[in-house]
Amino acid sequence: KQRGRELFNQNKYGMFIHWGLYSTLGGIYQGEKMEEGGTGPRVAEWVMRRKEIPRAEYAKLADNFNPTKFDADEWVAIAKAAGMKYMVITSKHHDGFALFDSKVTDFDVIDATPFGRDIIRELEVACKKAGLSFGVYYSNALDWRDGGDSGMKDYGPEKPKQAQFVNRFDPAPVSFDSYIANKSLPQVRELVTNYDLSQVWMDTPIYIPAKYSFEFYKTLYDANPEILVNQRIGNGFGDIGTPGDNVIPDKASENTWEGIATTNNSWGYKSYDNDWKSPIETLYWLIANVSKGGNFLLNVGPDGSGSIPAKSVDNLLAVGKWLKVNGEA
Ligand code: JFZ
Repeated sequence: KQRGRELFNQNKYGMFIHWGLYSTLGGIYQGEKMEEGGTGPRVAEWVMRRKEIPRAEYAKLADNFNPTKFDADEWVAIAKAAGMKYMVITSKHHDGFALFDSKVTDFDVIDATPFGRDIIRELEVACKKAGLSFGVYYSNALDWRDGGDSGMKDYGPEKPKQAQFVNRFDPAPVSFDSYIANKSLPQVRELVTNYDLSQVWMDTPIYIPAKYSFEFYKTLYDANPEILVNQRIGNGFGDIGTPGDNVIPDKASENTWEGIATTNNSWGYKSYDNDWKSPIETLYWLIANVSKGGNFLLNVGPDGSGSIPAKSVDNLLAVGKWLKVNGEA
């Protein structure tokens, strides 16, 4: 994977994008904020799990998903002006909804929404045009819509927090094994076959057996050996280390790794979270990661209309300007 790694290491700074049906709620469900009741993480993309929204109810969000302000070229232009060299977007998060044209399920942007445009394709094309590398996040292990028991049925008292991850309020009546065989692996195959990807970002491997981590790794490798995958593919597989969400490691390392952080306190759009990292703070995060040999993937959460919150754009552009003035971009 030498070419893939070299490119990754050169890119250094990227834009992470969490976008999906949850973005239309902005962290408020039936008048209640994420923090008001429920269990599990309070980040806005967890609304289905935290508010225990039944699958059929959640799916209705797709009926109104029509982000008319979405413009792939504009998002890429923002990333570029911010000094970023790559982009990674959620192609499917834990809610199970695909932002690409998937033949595996109808629960995707083409079949289930009035918008009907392949978001992943449009961003892939826009990135290519602008010379940015393009990758996708895919929640391979956790899927509240189709994941069945999500492989977490064996969680024990030693991991009480993880017990809150899985959908126990309205799980699909399938086994984790059939979810992997019939949705997760086939969709990953679609992604690597139909799109030109530099990186695949997998997540929450807590209870995924090693045989599946291996199968995902092999699927990516067979499609294109230069695609890098992060270590959250599970069980020690993966090419890119992830220190943890919003964590800067203490020591420098020559391993391939990527720090990730939010611009406010949520990955998905949270309408009432205005706790933005200032340009100086953002610059600190970027330098702290890159000076220790890592990459920095900084998240934005576009809203339900397809706009990246203006304040986060301003902050990113201020950093981009600094990089330019100082000859780093
Ligand atoms: C996961 C997701 O649940 C979350 O919604 C977001 O996509 C984020 C980037 O990844 O959350 C995690 C996963 C791992 C850790 C923390 C949050 N961790 O290892 O510290």
